[in-house]
Amino acid sequence: ASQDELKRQAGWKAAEYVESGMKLGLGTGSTAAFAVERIGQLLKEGTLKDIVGVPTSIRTYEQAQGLGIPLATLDEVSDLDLAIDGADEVDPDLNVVKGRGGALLREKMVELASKKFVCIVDESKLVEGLGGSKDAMPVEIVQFCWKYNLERLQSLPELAGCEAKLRMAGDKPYVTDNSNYIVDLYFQTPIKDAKAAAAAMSELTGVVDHGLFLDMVDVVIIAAADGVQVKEK
Ligand code: DER
Repeated sequence: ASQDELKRQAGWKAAEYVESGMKLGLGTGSTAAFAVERIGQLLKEGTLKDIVGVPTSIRTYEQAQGLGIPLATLDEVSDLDLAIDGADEVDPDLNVVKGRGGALLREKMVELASKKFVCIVDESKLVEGLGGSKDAMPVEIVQFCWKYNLERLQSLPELAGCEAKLRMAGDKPYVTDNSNYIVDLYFQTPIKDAKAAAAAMSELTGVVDHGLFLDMVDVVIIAAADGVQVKEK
């Protein structure tokens, strides 16, 4: 199966967790898009009723609206039953890195407001330790004095050895839905103590949030070449 097909399988499996009447967090990214699409189909065919979705990005808002999924914000509904979203890295304890899609802040707000968080990935996202994929661990920062905060992030002892880069979109800095910038952190080896790293990043004023989602995920659905596996906390 292609990677896209695996993402579809994970997304469709997650849609099985959705029941009529639920208030749902709708994730962002290519895997989450399959789940959103499937929920739209199930609503349309009448299998699901009375769903309210809270999108985690403008992109997902537009997709869900196009599918006719009734939408709200956390200002209107704050007690969500279930959130479904992809991830960039998943460790053996179901801690995850998120935010390569740029939506980490809204994702974290929505997923923390949800009773249950189902994460959907293909097997390429599995790591032994967070930071271990050698790819970005994103941090959302305010635009003001971004270089100052980039340097402060890079020199945190809890993030020892990381390389920090401002995310670009062409020749301009990438700007999030919340009008902030993103610094991507790259590690040579997995982060030793993710909890300590998360706390240290959060302590820096001007750091809005970071891509470590620790103790948040309840279920991970992993689509692999030999089938779909469900891991529960
Ligand atoms: O958290 C994120 O931003 C990630 O990009 C996540 O949603 C995974 O995206 P993907 O399904 O497109 O890999």
